[in-house]
Amino acid sequence: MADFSAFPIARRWPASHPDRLQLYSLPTPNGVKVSIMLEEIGLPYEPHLIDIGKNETWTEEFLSLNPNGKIPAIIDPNGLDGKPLGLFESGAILLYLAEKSGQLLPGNPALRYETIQWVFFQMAAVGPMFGQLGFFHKFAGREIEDKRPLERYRAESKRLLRVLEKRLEGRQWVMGDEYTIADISLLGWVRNLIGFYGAGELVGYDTLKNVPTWLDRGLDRPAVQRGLEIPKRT
Ligand SMILES: N[C@@H](CCC(=O)N[C@@H](CS)C(=O)NCC(=O)O)C(=O)O
Repeated sequence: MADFSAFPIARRWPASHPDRLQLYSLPTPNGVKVSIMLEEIGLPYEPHLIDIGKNETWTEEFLSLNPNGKIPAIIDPNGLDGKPLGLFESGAILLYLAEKSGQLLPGNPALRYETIQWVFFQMAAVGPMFGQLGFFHKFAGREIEDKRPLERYRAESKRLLRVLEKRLEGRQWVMGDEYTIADISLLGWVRNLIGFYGAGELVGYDTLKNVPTWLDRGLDRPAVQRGLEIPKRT
């Protein structure tokens, strides 16, 4: 039986199945990366819904696992050295799960780093820029009269989408024939930008060819469909 006594988060969100990987998340573009990954690799896990609308990531128990106060985070009772391992940052979690399962990250070293490079592209550029565009277009930032911040994030998001468009020319996935964690990291963000954020027109999504085909291909995957709904919102 796994010992979670070193993890205060497990006191607020207790494990019913302590032998399974514990996921603390919400189905947002960052959260679904991990639920999609877990569905793809078929590792048993127990999801816990963390309500960011109720500021649950800022509770003492959540901050004990992620001092940065953001979902997603995990505890793997069977960490690589046999001890429980806590981890936050979706990119780090994707890499960890890919290495643990031996899936969705090429074994060839050059291709492996090429994949990691695209995961970092998502983490460092796509996520933060699309997220800011969402804030200034759909959420509280809408009310701000000065439209320069909106314009800055719109232009940068549009440019980033074109980087992806070019990368996908002649490829069905970011890494070509192989579906990898690079696709998993990006799918939820592109879907969110044109769906929930309603920013498709702002970034000229209609003028793209490869990105929409790639997104549809990704959304057709049963594991992606399941992962997008986990943890179930109440
Ligand atoms: N770089 C982080 C970003 C995580 C992140 O921004 N999570 C958001 C939801 S998508 C969150 O937890 N927000 C809660 C808050 O800031 O109060 C990752 O990829 O894990």
